[in-house]
Amino acid sequence: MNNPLPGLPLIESPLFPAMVSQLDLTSDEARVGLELYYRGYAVFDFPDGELEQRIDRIKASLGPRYGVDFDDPGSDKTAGERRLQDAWRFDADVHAIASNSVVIDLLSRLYGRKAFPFQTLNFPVGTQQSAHSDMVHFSSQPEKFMCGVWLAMEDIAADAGPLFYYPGSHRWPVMSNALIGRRGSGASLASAQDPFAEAWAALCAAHEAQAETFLAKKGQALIWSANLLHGGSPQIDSTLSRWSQVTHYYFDDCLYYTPAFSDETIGALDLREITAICDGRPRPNTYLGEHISAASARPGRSGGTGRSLIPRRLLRQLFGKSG
Ligand SMILES: O=C(O)CCC(=O)C(=O)O
Ligand SMILES: [Fe+2]
Repeated sequence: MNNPLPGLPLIESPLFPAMVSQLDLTSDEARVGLELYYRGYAVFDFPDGELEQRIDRIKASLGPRYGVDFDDPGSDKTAGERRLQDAWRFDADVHAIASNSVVIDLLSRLYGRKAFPFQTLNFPVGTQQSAHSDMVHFSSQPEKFMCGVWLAMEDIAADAGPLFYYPGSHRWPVMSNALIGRRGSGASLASAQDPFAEAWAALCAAHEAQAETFLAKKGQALIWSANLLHGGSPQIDSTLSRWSQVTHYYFDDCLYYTPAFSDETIGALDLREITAICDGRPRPNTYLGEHISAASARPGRSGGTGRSLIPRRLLRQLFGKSG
């Protein structure tokens, strides 16, 4: 299939509706693709015959780490840790969910590049996160080669702080430091989302956007595209749990970086060092197949990211700057 815009994920491309019939998708896969294209999210049944057992094992193995008595129906489930990052490193079932080959294959065909999981988050309760796009945390060049897959590990009650999102918000301007007039490179932040909150709220108001909540059934999953505004509703009943796993995916042959600490306009990218969960191997930052490395580690921040000094030749290719 000829695609004259390979720098856009297929499901983000204006050409997608015309191309969808050539992509060798089942009717349900085409539905997922078109929902991602039009709405920025899509719901599907998680394709894993062992899912029930995995969920039981994950609750048993991760449960004690949150410091909450999940067996007591009256206990406050929100009193302890609210999330566990990268449990795939030690939990085989978290790893298996993140590495589900049917999901990886579907994402790869819908985006036009090979997908790989790079981060997991396991939540026993609602996150109560305000509306945000994950793109300020993890983005790519070319942009939008990133998505999240949120899996319900139990039926989610309305009072348990369900996931919410703004359908169509994936088409709003991509949030960046340039957009809000803030210098990001060299900055430190308690939360990467904080500087952007006012701008997101203004966009919601301007669009008179109505949030939808995902009252998921156990085993249902939702893909959100890179720029979809989403968050966690307030958890009204703190005795409820809200077991869920988010896996974040990137796609091959991109630069992977943190926009909150970058200024794309001047080529200052806070590059990430990414490992693919599915095979445990690094995915170097590449542009059109050429390897780009972070020149120096950033002092004062943990997490192994580094500020990049990108070769001038590449800067010109990336941003058209004369350097
Ligand atoms: O589960 C939620 O409430 C939101 C999680 C989220 O925003 C994320 O993992 O990116
Ligand atoms: Fe998020």
